[in-house]
Amino acid sequence: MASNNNIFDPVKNLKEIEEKFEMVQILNENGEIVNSDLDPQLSDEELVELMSRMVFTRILDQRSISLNRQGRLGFYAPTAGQEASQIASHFALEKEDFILPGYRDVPQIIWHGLPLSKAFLWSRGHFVGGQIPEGVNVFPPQIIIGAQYVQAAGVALGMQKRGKKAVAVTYTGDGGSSQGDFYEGINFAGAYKSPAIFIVQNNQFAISTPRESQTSATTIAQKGIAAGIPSIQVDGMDPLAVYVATRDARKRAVAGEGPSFIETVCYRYGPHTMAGDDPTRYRTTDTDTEWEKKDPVVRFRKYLEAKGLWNESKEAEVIEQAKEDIKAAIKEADGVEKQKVTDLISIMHTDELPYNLKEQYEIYKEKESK
Ligand SMILES: Cc1ncc(C[n+]2csc(CCOP(=O)(O)OP(=O)(O)O)c2C)c(N)n1
Repeated sequence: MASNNNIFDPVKNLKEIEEKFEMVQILNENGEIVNSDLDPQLSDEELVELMSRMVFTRILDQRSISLNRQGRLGFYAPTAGQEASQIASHFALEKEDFILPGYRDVPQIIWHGLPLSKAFLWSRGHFVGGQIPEGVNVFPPQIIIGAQYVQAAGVALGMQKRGKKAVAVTYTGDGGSSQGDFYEGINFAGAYKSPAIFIVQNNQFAISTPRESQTSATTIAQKGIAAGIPSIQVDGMDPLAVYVATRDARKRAVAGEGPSFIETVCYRYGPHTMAGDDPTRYRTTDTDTEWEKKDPVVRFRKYLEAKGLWNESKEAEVIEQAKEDIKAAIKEADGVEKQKVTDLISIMHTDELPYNLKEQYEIYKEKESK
């Protein structure tokens, strides 16, 4: 149907809105600043710290995959390719901020203070992994897709009511942005102007479902607009773009200006999880190669090397330290008493047990005492 220019044209309107969402990049894949107006001008120490954390996280991913294959970890969702989206967004946060992670967001909560041994225990399904130390403002990673979005809206509202100058930051994937909880969460925070930062790591796939089949929206970022939230799409392989978007979102939130929404366009190199997913069944190695050229660690290394802030021996040092820390943490996790079935029951039900669980509890108590 021909559109009439004299009246409101919803088709044209949609096109115009979508065209506004240009992906923001500051550091290109060759490690060059391409948008100097937005350069956050991090100090040399901050740049080195950010790089060290990303390298640590890449090593943690490799070691976690290997530990999972040896049967020494349980659930594991690989993170390689998403270091800029995860670590550079976290880099813009403060200790008093709360993180509500999804199952792939273990690196951010470790850098926020959760001991690595706890993350390993969480992976094994051990209850000690879900006991968060006092003063570490993180939730255990959410398995229910999108549920952390409504929880983050609630945590942000709580902070607002208590007059805290802090934010609640939550992460989900492109698939998560199709969930009811996602829309409820952003709408609620938008309505109350709560200090929340909603991040969608658009890693192109929800298990095997490609981003293109997930939604008709041209960008995930535009979904925030419907909730009246400032929204941006950034190059999620560019640590500086992700950092600046999160830093600005945090500034607005603590100034009382409400929530923000960030889509980071990135890629997951590995399988969805270690539970049997085979990415070769739904994507080509050509696509993998294209994305590997954009690698966040490689581009940041180039940037830092050109500034004389990074070299092979510095990287080797960080890798060595990462391996030692991981070894110590897995040893600590191994040293925690094995979880008993009775633990599971009594922790879940602190009050009177239902009769069937009472029966099972007695059976296992008897078995465990032998
Ligand atoms: C409510 C709910 N539905 C379905 C699942 C099963 N499931 C686990 S991961 C996943 C895909 C999520 O993809 P995305 O949000 O893009 O995040 P990614 O894994 O790519 O980081 C699904 C459907 C679930 N965990 N929770």
